[in-house]
Amino acid sequence: MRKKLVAVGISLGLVMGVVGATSANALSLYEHDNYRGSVYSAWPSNYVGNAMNDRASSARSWGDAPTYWEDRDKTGRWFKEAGNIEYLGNYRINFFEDWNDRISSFGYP
Ligand SMILES: [Ca+2]
Repeated sequence: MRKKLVAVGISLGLVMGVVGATSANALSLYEHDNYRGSVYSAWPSNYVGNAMNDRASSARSWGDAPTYWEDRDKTGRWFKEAGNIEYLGNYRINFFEDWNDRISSFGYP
């Protein structure tokens, strides 16, 4: 029993080590809030494509905090945020504008 537990511990450590060591990133944009609707996944992306352009309402990313841009080819206004964004409309640009239905590219600067 004790041997088994040690083995499991070592396996977990190895898995976590591999996950921690990887610098690979991943990002998914979703058509609707709370990760619903159609999905676009890539890393990085100079253009999210006609189907998702100016349509993303939530996002998930894995790895270091990505930057999201308003326009293609990492241009225009931008913001940087790690992890899950359940509703991009909660991220304000100014009093009148937010990030819902606006993202066109993403990646590292
Ligand atoms: Ca845009």
